Amino acid sequence: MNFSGLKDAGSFEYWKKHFTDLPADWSPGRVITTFKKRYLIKISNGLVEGDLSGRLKHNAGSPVDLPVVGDWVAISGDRQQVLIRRVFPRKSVLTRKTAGRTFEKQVLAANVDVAFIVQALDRDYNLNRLERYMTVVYSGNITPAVVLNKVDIPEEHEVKCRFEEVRKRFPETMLFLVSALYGKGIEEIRHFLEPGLTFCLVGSSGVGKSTLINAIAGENLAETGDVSTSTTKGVHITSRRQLHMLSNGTILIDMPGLREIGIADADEGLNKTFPRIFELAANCRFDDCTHTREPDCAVKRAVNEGTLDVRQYENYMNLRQEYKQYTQQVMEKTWKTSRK
Ligand SMILES: Nc1nc2c(ncn2[C@@H]2O[C@H](COP(=O)(O)OP(=O)(O)OP(=O)(O)O)[C@@H](O)[C@H]2O)c(=O)[nH]1
Ligand SMILES: [Mg+2]
Ligand SMILES: [Zn+2]
Repeated sequence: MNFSGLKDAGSFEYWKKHFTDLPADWSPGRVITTFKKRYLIKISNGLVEGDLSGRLKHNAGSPVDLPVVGDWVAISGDRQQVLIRRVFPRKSVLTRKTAGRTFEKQVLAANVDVAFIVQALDRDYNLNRLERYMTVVYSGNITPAVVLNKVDIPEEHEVKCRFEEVRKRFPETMLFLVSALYGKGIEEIRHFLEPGLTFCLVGSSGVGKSTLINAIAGENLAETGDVSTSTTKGVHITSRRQLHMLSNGTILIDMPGLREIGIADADEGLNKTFPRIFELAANCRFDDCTHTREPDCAVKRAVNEGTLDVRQYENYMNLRQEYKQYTQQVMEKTWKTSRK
């Protein structure tokens, strides 16, 4: 099977092993973008457009099994009709609970190594939302990095203050101060990028994700928009998730702004986002302490003593509650359907 030409489509050594024992006329590819149930796929000698094979559609247990941007797939056929035959196991997934009152899970991207969580230092900056994104990213087995964009807008002391705040909350996480529009901090990001790894950008609409991609690439790959239309009227500039392969081998996935990112998977993500609470919880009297009213709760004690920020505690409790509700709803649904 021919892999040459796919090297620039991302950590393909990892995937190569999945392509053994497949029919000789199948070939590997990576999903670049999807639109109206059609898929644009990078293959060894270029790009092809394809559909799902009937069997793949039939065998998919739920929408999360269908290909998304970043997926490695096996395809068959010629340029007239390309069919996606199989989706290979995902190394990581960016997942959210779909917006609204439903409790469906949606996979936003697959096989992402690092997610840049982008917030703009205007009205967008919000520490609670940053923790929410962190939880989602960690839960999907993805490494987070934080970008505070639009540093050209606020006063210098405010930029410094935000920087310190995020630094203190996430001492282990890479943090970049950037002005994508004026090229500040771009070189630092370029240094951090690694050819062959897949990076994605997440954050609200209008924070400058596409502008940042263009600044990193040094050319206009992604469409960008006007702040007044994108944020105040809720218009999204980027309309679909798309994987860009830069000439230096870096892979960047651009995402439309997310208005809501509900928590679907979180056990692991909460522990990693709130390591201090996780550590404290080990000293609660009860193993299943909910950190609300129990006696000898080490988490509440830390809040009362002022060694754990009460806002962080509250956000943690919120996210945990949301995750609990999600799992309960899924359980109920499974229970109902299994009795039918
Ligand atoms: N002042 C300032 N404006 C910026 C900066 N980065 C981006 N912008 C502006 O912010 C607006 C939105 O930028 P986009 O890159 O389209 O934002 P996005 O995050 O991709 O938005 P969606 O695609 O809707 O999710 C544009 O008008 C950009 O010019 C920056 O560093 N400083
Ligand atoms: Mg965009
Ligand atoms: Zn407790």
